[in-house]
Amino acid sequence: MLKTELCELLGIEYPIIQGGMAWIATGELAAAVSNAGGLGVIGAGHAPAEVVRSEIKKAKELTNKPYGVNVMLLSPHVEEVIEVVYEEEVPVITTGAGSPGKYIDKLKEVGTKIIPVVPSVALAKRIARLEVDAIIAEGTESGGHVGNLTTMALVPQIVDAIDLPVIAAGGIADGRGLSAVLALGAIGVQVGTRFVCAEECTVHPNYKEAIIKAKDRDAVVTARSTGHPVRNLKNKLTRQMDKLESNGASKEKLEELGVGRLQHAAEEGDVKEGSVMAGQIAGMVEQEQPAADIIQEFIQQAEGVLKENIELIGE
Ligand code: TUI
Repeated sequence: MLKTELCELLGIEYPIIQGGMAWIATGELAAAVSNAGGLGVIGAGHAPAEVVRSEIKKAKELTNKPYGVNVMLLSPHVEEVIEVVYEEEVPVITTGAGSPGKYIDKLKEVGTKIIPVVPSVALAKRIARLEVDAIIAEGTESGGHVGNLTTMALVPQIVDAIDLPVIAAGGIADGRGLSAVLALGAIGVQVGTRFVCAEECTVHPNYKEAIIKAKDRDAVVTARSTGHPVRNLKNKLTRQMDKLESNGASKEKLEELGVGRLQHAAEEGDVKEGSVMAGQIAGMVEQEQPAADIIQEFIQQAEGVLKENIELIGE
C-alpha cells in the first residue's frame, strides 16, 4: 500500500491533502476527505473568524480524524482567524500569500503542524528557516492566486534547496500526477480542483458543472499586471478583465473588478460574471464523485504506475 513520510507526519492514511479553497472548502468537504484517509482542509479565505470557527466545529462533528485550515495571510481577519485556530487546537494549518512567521510560536503551543504554500525557491528557503513542518510547492497550473513556475520545474528545485519535506501542488488530478511528483522528490500532493467536484463539496452546482465542462485551455490567468495573477475559467469576467488590461487599466481598477467575484461564483453560482477559480487540470475532471472514491482512484492508479515503473527496470 502506498504510504509516505507525509502519512506519519500528519497521522493520515494516504499522502493526499485537499486544497483549502476559499469559499469552497467548508467543514463538510474537509471532514469527508479526512474520513476517506486524506487530510481535509477548510478554506478560511477572507471570511470572518466566527465563520471559520463554525466550519471547524462542523468538521469536528463530522470526523475524528486530523483535518486542517488554510489561513490566507492577506485576509483582513487573519489575526482573529489565528486566534480561532489556536483556541480550537486545529491539528494542521496550510498558509497562503505570505510567511506565517509571527504565528508559529503560538500555534506550536497547541501542537498545530504548519505547512506554508510557496511558489518559488527563494520563498521556500526563507520559510524553511522557520519552525515549519513541511512546505507545499505550488506550480502555476493551480487555480486561484498563482506564481510563474510549473510544478515540474518548481518541485525538484525546492526539494534540492531545503531540508524539509515537500508536498507538490498544481496540475495534479489523478494517480499519474501523484506518482510523477513522487519521482520529483515530493512526499505527497495537494489537490484542489478535483475535490471541488466531490459530492460533499457544498459549492454551487453551477461551479462544479463549469469545471466538468472545461477543456484543456479554459483555465486562464487574468490580472497579471496587478502582481496578483489569478487562474480562473474563461468567461465574461475574464474577457472583460483582459480587455481592460490591454486598454491599459490601472492595477486598482482591475483589482476592484475582481473583488467579491469568487464568492459570487461559489455561493450564487454566477459562473459568467463570477471568478470560477480552477486549475489547468479542470479538463481532466469528468464527474462529481464522493471524496472517498476520488482518493481510492488516486491511490490505485498511482500504485499501478509505480508497479509498471519497477517492471521497466527488469532484472
Ligand atoms: O493562496 C493561494 N491561492 C489562492 S488564495 C485565494 S483567495 C482569493 N480570494 C479572493 C480573490 C482572490 C483570491 C485563491 N487562491 N495559493 C498559495 C500561494 N501562496 N500562492 C502563492 C503564494 C505566496 C505568495 C507570496 C506565498 C508566499 C508569498 O510570500 C510573499 C512574501 O514576500 O512574503
